[in-house]
Amino acid sequence: AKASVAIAALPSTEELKNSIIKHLHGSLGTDVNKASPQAWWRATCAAVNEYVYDGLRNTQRTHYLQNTRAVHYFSLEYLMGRLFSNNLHNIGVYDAAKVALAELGLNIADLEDQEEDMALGNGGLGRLAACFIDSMATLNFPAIGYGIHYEHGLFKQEFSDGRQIERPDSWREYGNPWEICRPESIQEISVYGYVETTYDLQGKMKKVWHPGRIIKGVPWDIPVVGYQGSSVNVLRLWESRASDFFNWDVFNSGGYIDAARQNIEAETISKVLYPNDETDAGKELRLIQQYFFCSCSLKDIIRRYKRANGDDWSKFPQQVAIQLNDTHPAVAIPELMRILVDRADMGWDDAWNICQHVFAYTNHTLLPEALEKWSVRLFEKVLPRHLEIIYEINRRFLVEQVDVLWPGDNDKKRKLSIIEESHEPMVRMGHLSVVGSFRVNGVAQIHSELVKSDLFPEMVALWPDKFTNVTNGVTPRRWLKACNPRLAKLLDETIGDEWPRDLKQLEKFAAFADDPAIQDAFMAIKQQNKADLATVVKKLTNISIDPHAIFDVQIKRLHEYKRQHLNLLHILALYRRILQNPDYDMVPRVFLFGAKAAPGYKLAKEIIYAINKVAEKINNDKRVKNRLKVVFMPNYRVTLAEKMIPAADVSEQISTAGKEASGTGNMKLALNGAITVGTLDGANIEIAEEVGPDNISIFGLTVDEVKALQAKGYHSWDYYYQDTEIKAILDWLETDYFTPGKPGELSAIKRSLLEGGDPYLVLADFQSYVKAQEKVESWYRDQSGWAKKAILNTALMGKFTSDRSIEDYVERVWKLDACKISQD
Ligand code: 26Q
Repeated sequence: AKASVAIAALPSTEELKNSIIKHLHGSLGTDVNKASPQAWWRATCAAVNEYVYDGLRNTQRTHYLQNTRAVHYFSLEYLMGRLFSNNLHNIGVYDAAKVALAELGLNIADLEDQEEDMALGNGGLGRLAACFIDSMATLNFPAIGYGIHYEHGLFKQEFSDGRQIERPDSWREYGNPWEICRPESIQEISVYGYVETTYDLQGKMKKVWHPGRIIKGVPWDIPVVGYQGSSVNVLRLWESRASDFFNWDVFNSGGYIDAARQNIEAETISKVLYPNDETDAGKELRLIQQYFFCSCSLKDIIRRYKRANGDDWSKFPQQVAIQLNDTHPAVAIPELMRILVDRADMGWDDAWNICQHVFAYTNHTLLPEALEKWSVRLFEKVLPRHLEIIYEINRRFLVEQVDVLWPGDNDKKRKLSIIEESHEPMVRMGHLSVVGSFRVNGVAQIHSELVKSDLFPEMVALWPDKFTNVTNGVTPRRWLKACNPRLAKLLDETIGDEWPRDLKQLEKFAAFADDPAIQDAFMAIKQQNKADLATVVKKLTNISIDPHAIFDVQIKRLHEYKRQHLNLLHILALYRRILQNPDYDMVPRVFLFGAKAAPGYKLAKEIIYAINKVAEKINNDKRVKNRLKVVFMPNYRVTLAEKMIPAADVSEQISTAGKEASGTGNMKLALNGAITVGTLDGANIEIAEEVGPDNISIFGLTVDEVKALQAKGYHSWDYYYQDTEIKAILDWLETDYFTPGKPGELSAIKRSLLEGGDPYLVLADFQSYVKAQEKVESWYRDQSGWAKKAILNTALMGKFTSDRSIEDYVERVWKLDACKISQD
């Protein structure tokens, strides 16, 4: 049953065909005889947009008339990927469009390939935001996503002799058919300058910020189409421009050139997405990006609120919830305080009361080096008034909360202070976010526990009810229905077609796990998906892979804690066993990697290089007899994930326990029937609970064992000297075997594991990992048994839909009502 339908009438195949041709003529100015695939794609987008815009209007009108409470998702990242097939699927016209295009002599897949990925994010956090806005629209929750309209998304990756090269991503070079510019909603924001203390006639102190620069924010709206046209929400992304008022007001040629330079500087703000890179931490432009979009978004929210509620602020927390996607948008907290106290003349206590009922904060990491901090010096330069406000928030917090619970305890104050007092004093954005929010959540059960016990234990003592968990999820529309049409069809035929909006329905598929016909059908689908991927691999890398081998997939950003190098050590162990025993009996396996390394992350780049060099050697070694292949797919991104995930047999989720907050690739792979080889980390733990121990291969130290080992002192050298296989492999990496004529080229990994102390316990988990892999291999030898496990993985992953995550947020955090959309 459809909850509500924002889009009035869907087109027939014939109407769609006519509309595409109409747009080819009327919007593209070309003709069926000479139109390029690009023009056909644009014309089809334009035809589809007629329905999208219809739903958008109906949704916005309904929300306005009902004056609904809404959630405002603040995120520096949205990793949307392509929107074409997603929008067609969600509107419900994919099949009609496929036929219409076929009748016009076009293949829908060729059109899909015209679209650039919208890669405005780094990885999990950005993709989570994209899944969440899909679910919010599908479930009819009034919601707006706010972010930055980057001109360049995440860099494109190429390999040159096995080394990563970064190239700019210019996704909008030829325009973007999905976005609508809204000049009527431009905002202006300020940065730099100084604060003046003044007194009014009553002698009341008043702070006046005299900004150094004024910048314009231009909003671009991307419609977010809910499944079956439920609601059409928006993602509003801000582009920075110079304020005309401020910059071109010049009287001489020097001023003119200076104004042109200021224009460029203003436009720089939304120029490029930062790759998550420790070496880039603390960069001024990043802080300005954060403030720019938070300030534009808050002003946008307030404008809309005032239109409906006038100047009465009392209902603001009733109408507005703001979710902070990590601490990246945390500067929104002092910004709202500034607007309320300085601009709306509200008293501090009332203003703070509003803030504390509006903001909620999601934490995505425990890694100390990833916790955001800004130097007080930089903050003062860019946002002088906000620094004062943060000081006042902190002063009151320490006096009114901390000192009340722990009178005179300076150690507690030092730990809890928003300002870290060190040689260079720093603003701790995590602390600010916890203090300024009414709810704080982690992204998987174990992670949320660790947020409480290891990250903010004193905050928990102050506010035990503030902390909660919302386990991540992924949208089954993109990550099953659209990316794996064969499996989707089998599911429709066996359990009905309600699963895309009610993923728990997949449980019904478990009843077929022992059914030989369904096992065969399931394995045949996997086989076809693998053959498709083999074609892609051949095209991208020129490597031939056997679709009958096990496809073992590790796809995620490259990071030591994710341990792609543990995977590499296993590959080397297998290779070595083959060389030592030419008849070594193993099920042929293809190891597939996809990963980008942050441009400044040296060791991550060395790991990519090592995998590529080892791959080259193994793939060309006749003695291997195709038992092993290693493929590093270049430029891993959403669109490549959509091709790799449906073809995966084995899913590598091998982070050091306690380091991966949740993971979401783990969910996508298991949902598509891959068997997880994983540690008890993040959401793997919950996946194991759902699928059961027979259907997942768990290995390695637990969080508690990791802590215990590190407390007693971990000595990676012991593993090197006591395990001949480990020693042989690490020594091998130092020779010139994989880099002929250049010994030592791959030694960075060995160094980090030995001299570097192996901070992520790779060697400690190695043998346990090898056993988990052997277990998976023995499972694979029994094809029927494997089919059963794979089917049960798909069947038992219903919990991990992002619809469930959003329902958890609604219940535990946002307290929203769904809003049925009516047509005009
Ligand atoms: C920080 C400072 C300067 C520039 C960039 C950054 C930056 C950008 C992105 C820091 C971190 C990120 C992204 C983090 C991320 O993707 N975390 C992942 O979030 C997922 C969704 O919750 C989890 O599933 C993953 O476990 C977590 O690693």
